[in-house]
Amino acid sequence: MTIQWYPGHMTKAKRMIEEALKLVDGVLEVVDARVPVSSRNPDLLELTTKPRIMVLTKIDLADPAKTKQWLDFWQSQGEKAVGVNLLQGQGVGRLRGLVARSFSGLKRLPRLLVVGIPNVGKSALINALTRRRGAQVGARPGVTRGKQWLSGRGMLLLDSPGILWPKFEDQETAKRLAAVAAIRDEVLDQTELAFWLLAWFSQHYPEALQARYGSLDAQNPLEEIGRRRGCLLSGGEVDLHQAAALVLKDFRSGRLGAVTLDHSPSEVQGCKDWKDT
Ligand SMILES: Nc1nc2c(ncn2[C@@H]2O[C@H](COP(=O)(O)OP(=O)(O)OP(=O)(O)O)[C@@H](O)[C@H]2O)c(=O)[nH]1
Ligand SMILES: [Mg+2]
Repeated sequence: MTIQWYPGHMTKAKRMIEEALKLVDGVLEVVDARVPVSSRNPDLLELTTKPRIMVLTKIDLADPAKTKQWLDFWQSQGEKAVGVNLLQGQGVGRLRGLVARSFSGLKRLPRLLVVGIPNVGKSALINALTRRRGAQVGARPGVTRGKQWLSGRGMLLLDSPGILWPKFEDQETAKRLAAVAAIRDEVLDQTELAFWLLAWFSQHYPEALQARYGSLDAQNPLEEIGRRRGCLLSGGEVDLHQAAALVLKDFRSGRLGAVTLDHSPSEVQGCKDWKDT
């Protein structure tokens, strides 16, 4: 399975983010807590030196111990980082406090751009901060015509979130991103992805697999799951596509438990900077 990303999209996304960055005082960098390293994009550092706050979303779906380790690690590196569960609004108040402290020197409300790779929760974050669905507070003078600002109580957010391109040099990272649906399902083989995810779970969280599906055939767990769940073709054969979709859905919705696919900082050898991971 080879996952590709298209340079054309990347160039366009980069240009849009560069334009948006000119208008703001800082950045809310949105990262999925299940892939806190893989869902960051190191190119962001080259695009701006403006202050940024990392927002780890979906902490309800991630391993709490690993989330804490990553937050502690980044804070020890002088980064600002906070974990949130946007379905329940957990951590949003802490984020507001962090924004207030970080930009207390400004005489006006800080203007922030929300950036992140696809599906990490940028829109959900904006809605949580503005407490409205895409409410516009009108264009401010002095910024590019057509740009709208959303009021987030104590901050202004640019209406168009910056979609960073997923960055992966290796296929392992690509699969982790695909598993959390940061890469569109159409661009990769779902069956292979489910096979990989099941193998990953049997190595790292075997008890979670057992709890959800019972004891599995180590040789072909996907077929076993499909048979048990009645994912069958008309001839009685297991429909592996359907079984794969079921496994991916179980994982993405947290029915396989709260897990983190990336290593924790202590597991990463010689980890000095997140870029090395
Ligand atoms: N469980 C859980 N789900 C979340 C959380 N935050 C966002 N989601 C879900 O994640 C999915 C993606 O959220 P969006 O806000 O659309 O993500 P996005 O980054 O704006 O996505 P794009 O616009 O496609 O790049 C949605 O189904 C949200 O409900 C969270 O903290 N916990
Ligand atoms: Mg969005």
